[in-house]
Amino acid sequence: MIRIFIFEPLLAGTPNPGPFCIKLETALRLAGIPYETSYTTNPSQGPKLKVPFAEIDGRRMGDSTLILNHLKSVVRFDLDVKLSPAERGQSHALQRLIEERLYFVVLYSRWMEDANWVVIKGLYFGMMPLPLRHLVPRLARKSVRNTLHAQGMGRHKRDEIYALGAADLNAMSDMLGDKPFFFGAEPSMADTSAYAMLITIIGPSLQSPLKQAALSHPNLVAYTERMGELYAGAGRKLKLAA
Ligand SMILES: N[C@@H](CCC(=O)N[C@@H](CS)C(=O)NCC(=O)O)C(=O)O
Repeated sequence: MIRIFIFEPLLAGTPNPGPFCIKLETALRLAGIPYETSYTTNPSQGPKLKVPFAEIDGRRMGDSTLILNHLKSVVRFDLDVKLSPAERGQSHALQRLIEERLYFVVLYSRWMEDANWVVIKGLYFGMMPLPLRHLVPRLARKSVRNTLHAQGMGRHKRDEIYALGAADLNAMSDMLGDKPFFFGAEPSMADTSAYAMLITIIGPSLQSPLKQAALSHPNLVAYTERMGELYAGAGRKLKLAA
C-alpha cells in the first residue's frame, strides 16, 4: 500500500501549496499507481524533515525523486520509457534546473515578498492558537531566509533573483517550443516536475516578477493548462477505479 503525505490543498489556483507534492501526485496519477493521501502540516514527521513523504509497505520514505525512484523498481513503471539516452540526460538536467534552482526563486517570491508572505503566513499558521500564531511564522520565515542564504539565492538582490528565475523560464519555454510535452507527444517524468513548478508560479493569485515572466510565455501557459487537465483527468480515472 502506498500512502503519500502532502500539504492540505489550501491555496486556491494550485492543486497543492507544495510543488514537490504536486510533482509526486502527478507522477503517480500519470503512471496509474493507486495511492492514499494523508495531509500533514509538519515536515518533521517525514524522514527527511520535508514534505512530501510516503509510506510504502510500512516503510517511511522522503523526497519526491527518491520515492519515485523506489517505486520505479518496485511497481515497474517508467514514464521515460520512450526517451532516448540523450533525452534522458536532458530530462535529468531540466528537472534539476526546476527543482534545485527555479524552486529557490519561487521560495523567495512566496516567503520574502511582504505581500505574498501575508497570504502564506495565514495559510500555514493562521489556525495556530495564540501566541504560537505570532511566534512560529516569525521563526519559520527566519529559517527560510537562512535556507535561501545557505543555498546562495538569498545572497542576490531582488532584481537579480528574478532575472535568474526569468532565465530559467526562458530556457524552459525554448526547450518546450511548440511540442505538447517536453519530450514530444506524451508526458514523461520531466513534465511532472515542470507542471508542478509552473502551476505553483502561475496558478495562485500571489504576484511577483516571476509570475509575470512565466505569463509572458504563451507556450508555458498553454502547457500548464494542458498538464492540469491531464492531472485532473488522471485523478478522476483513479477515483473511479478505486
Ligand atoms: N527534494 C525534496 C524537496 C521537498 C521540499 O523542499 N519540501 C518543502 C515544501 S515545498 C519543505 O518541506 N520544506 C520544509 C523545510 O525545509 O523545513 C523533494 O523532492 O521532495
